[in-house]
Amino acid sequence: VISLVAAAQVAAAGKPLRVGFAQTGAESAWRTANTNSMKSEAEKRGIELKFADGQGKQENQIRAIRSFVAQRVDAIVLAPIVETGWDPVLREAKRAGIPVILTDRSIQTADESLYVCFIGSDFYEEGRMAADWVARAVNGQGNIIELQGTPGSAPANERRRAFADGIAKHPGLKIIDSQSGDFRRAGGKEVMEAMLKKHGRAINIVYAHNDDMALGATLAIEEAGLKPGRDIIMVSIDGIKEAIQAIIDGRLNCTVECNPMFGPKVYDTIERLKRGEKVERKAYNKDLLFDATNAREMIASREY
Ligand code: GYE
Repeated sequence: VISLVAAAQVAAAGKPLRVGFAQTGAESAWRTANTNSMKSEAEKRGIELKFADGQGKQENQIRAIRSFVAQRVDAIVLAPIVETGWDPVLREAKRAGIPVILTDRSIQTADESLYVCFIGSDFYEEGRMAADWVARAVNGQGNIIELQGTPGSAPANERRRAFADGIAKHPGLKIIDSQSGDFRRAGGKEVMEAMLKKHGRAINIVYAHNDDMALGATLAIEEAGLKPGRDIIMVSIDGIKEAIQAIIDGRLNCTVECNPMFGPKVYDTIERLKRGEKVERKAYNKDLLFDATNAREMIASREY
């Protein structure tokens, strides 16, 4: 005869995991690939995923987390749109005993116990790789326009800081202007139009915090009668398939990879937590770099 407790345990083990995912929004092709990875992997594993699109607003993400807590999900996955302001809502999750996994972007908090682990990319390393590539490509000389990501987001903060550090050793490289295009294609185009009006032919290089903004900027440059990739050196981050194609077409010069396929790793981690096993506190993907030397051989295998 099996005991009531054992029977309850068996039933609990058979129930599908319920996971709440508070996503930033749908600002870029990277983000779409990230959402697809989280959704399709949940389906594959029979995990019940509650997906909340934050539509670019922290308050929406906070509301989503509160509703996940109220529904007593097994785990909460958060891709935090900005770095600060999470402590109160994460404390609510902690009090309810629900583990929080940060994915993609990190947060700033004085209480490191508010999340179990971080699964994402090393944004500083990405910015550093971009800076090194630029310095080599232009021989340490040139005026740079920076297109920043969402203000206050971890990738915008880190990619900015790393790039500035990286070019600091080259006195001939200068960021002459820097503005946010919010990681969006339309944002990149708009900001680039304004920059071309303001600085004209003084611009030698564009460093965009993501591919979508770089691709938007190429349109503005072409409309101004210039050739992106030749008249203006174009460098960005993400490594989406469209960007690799733009390199092949000569309209973009370099993109540093930022792999968005976190689904398998995130759910592995949650399943491990549920079995009471230890998980890595910080897990980073290794990122590659694409330019004219390898774009052709890489494009076929690009998943996003
Ligand atoms: O680079 C950008 C997206 O947080 C790494 O967000 C992510 C960034 C990515 O919108 O395309």
